[in-house]
Amino acid sequence: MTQMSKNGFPVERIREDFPILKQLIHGRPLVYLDSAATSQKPQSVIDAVVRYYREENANIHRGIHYLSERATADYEAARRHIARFINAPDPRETIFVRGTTEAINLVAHSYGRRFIHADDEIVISAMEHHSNIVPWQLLCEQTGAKLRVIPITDDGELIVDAYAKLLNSRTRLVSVVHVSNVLGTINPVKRLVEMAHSMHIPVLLDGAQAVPHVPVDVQDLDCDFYAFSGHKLFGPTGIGLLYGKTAWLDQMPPFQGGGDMISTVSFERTTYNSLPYKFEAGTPNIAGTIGLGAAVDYFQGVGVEAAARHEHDLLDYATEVLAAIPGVRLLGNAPEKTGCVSFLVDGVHAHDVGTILDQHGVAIRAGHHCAMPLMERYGLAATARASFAFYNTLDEINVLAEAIDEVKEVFS
Ligand code: 7TS
Repeated sequence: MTQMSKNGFPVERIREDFPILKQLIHGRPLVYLDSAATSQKPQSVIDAVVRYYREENANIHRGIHYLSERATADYEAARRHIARFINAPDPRETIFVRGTTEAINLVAHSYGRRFIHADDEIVISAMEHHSNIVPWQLLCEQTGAKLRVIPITDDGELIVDAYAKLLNSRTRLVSVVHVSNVLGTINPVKRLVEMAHSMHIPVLLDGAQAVPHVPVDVQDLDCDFYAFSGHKLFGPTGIGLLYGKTAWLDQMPPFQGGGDMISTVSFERTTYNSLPYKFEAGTPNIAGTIGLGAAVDYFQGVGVEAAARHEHDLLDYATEVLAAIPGVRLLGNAPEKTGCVSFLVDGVHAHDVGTILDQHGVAIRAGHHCAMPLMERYGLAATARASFAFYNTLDEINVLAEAIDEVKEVFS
């Protein structure tokens, strides 16, 4: 096995931190190439979750006893770490949610109720995940607003000139993906934000596939909202984050009502808690939050930039190796890419590709990747997708390529 990556990234040592990677699947070493669906978790994250349940399980923000105070302190410490990770100016602007999906739904419901009316327009792109399409469609159905879609090139890049033409005085929000989960395209989001802001239009960025791969600085991007999921960032499932600028969050009504989000309640009138609690109704995912805090600490220990360089090598190598296999076609050739390669094997359905790769211990995803309009754009029903994290090796790409050769043999 490779001891180091090309650029000295200590991948073999890092793999030791991920107990699941030691498994054999169908008698072969696991080659996990499905991190875009969910990433694997290092031992330190697993330990943080177990420690919370073993040593300090209590509800937060309400108890006056020792355990509750300790759990509250750890929960809020995680918020500060995660806020720093994306360079949010103030932890009060970071709201814990279930994941990217809930973050976008929160904005659609809350921002939507306050700011979106009949004939207003919401701009998304042709490469969105369903979770950045359907909440806006539901809002449009309720309000009579309209969805506008930025087209993309055959290579999988947003057409920025077409975006410029879509922005107008009726546009109330732009909501676009930072990194595509199918094409791997890194969108020029800073430029998109600048263009929208020049017309006083706020921007939400779906960062689900960006935070595990590229350094994210919400102040530098100047986005109004940023959403991501903890489980793709080496943390637990059921926890994620919505960053929002105070100027917007203060004007937005609560998303859900219940405990913790109120200041006072009477049957005549209820007043709401301050940020971020106004948007965190009910007992939150305390263990998940503490686990996500540990995940961010771990990732920063690995080094976000170093991880990104290693993944770049993986992507370059995978692109070269797969493109050289006769009968294999890659989808998504944008110059700025990260995280995954989508591919097609001539004459073989993507699901069959996935099933045969699984027999080799290689885990990939096959299907529409919750981006059916994007598949339609390319006239496809499905692709196979190998997605990477910093714990993957160049050798694993070789195993993938050998397994694809086997797929071709089976179907020849
Ligand atoms: N946005 C993007 C760009 C995504 O890739 C995903 C999940 C989501 C939103 C939704 O995240 P969730 O954590 O709320 O479910 N993408 C994938 C994927 O590519 N394969 O499985 C899930």
